[in-house]
Amino acid sequence: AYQPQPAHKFTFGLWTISNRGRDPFGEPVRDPLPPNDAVAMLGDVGAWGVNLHDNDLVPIDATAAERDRIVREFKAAMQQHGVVCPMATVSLFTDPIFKDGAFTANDPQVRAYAVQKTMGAMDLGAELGATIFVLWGGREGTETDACRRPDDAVKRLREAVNYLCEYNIAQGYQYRFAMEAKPNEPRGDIYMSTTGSYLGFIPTLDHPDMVGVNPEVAHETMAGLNFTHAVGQAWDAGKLFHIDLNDQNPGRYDQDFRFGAANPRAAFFLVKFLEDVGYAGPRHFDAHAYRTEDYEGVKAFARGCMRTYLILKEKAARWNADAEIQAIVKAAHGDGANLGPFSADSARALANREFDRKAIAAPGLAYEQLDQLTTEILLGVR
Ligand code: XYL
Repeated sequence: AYQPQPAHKFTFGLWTISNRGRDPFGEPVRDPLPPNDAVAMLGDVGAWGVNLHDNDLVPIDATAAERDRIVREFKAAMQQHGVVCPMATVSLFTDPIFKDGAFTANDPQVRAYAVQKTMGAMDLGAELGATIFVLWGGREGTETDACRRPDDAVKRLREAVNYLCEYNIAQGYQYRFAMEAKPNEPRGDIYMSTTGSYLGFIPTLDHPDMVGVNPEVAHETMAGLNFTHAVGQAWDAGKLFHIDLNDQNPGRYDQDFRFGAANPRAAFFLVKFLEDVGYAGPRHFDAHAYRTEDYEGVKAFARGCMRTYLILKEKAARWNADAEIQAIVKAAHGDGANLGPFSADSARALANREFDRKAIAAPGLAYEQLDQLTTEILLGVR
């Protein structure tokens, strides 16, 4: 049981299992894991796919010939280990040129280079078979708002994304872009701090249909928000193009823990939502192993992410099939017809309808019992 299958669409970033445990206070604790070895590891643990930033695979200063050789060998490794590449992204945060931002930087040369680099990353991803392109603006933000007006940043971001959508069309690529929000880190404050910010931004683009979101558990949780609510809104808007699974305690640095490690209960409601609505995209783990681990520990981390997802999926099915739980849920939803569409007649009828406020408010909703039953399912006694 709990064996990952291709149909589960579990993916990991190349940067996640290759993470060497460097932090702002400490040097790497693990040796470099070459990309082709990382692909072998993913095949070994049973993942379906690998995702990458351009420079996870191709060094930023590689020549065209080096790039082509690296890509050729990587494709061979993917084939050998039965691993696909559904999503690609671009590093617009590592190189010092992006210290003031990328698409939103004040220097037009930096903005143009960021778009050029993204076009190259789109070429790379397309060659590997990716159809989702994630954009995370890690450096798009400020330490001091003296540097630019925030609405100028939004305009610059729009200009860049519009340009990239046109490039997608011109090249005949099949990408759907997935915008990823984060409140802070590495910038003091990052523009587009929540998934909701992007859901407001996307309709202002030239090709809104081509652009959705990539919500990440840790990022909304850092902001103290309910991640599943953000995912629900993205789903309702038809914009859940990708998802980044990991875990995080609120009020901390970006912890990127193994899925379900910090808050299995929140992870349960998330998995239940994704499975209930039939989300068909990749289940991408954007997390990394504790700094205490060697590469055996990294494998345990990767297996743990997938195993926890599958356990929670089973728990969700159990919850859905539980008669007592379903009776409480049904009773809580009440009787009577929905509001229906507005008309002069319906508004008049509604204005004249009598509500027995006290009687409606009187019964308890049994959410305590509902929640306890949920806990008992999660704790394995039900
Ligand atoms: C880091 C971010 C990135 C994006 C891709 O906080 O989550 O890993 O997912 O650039």
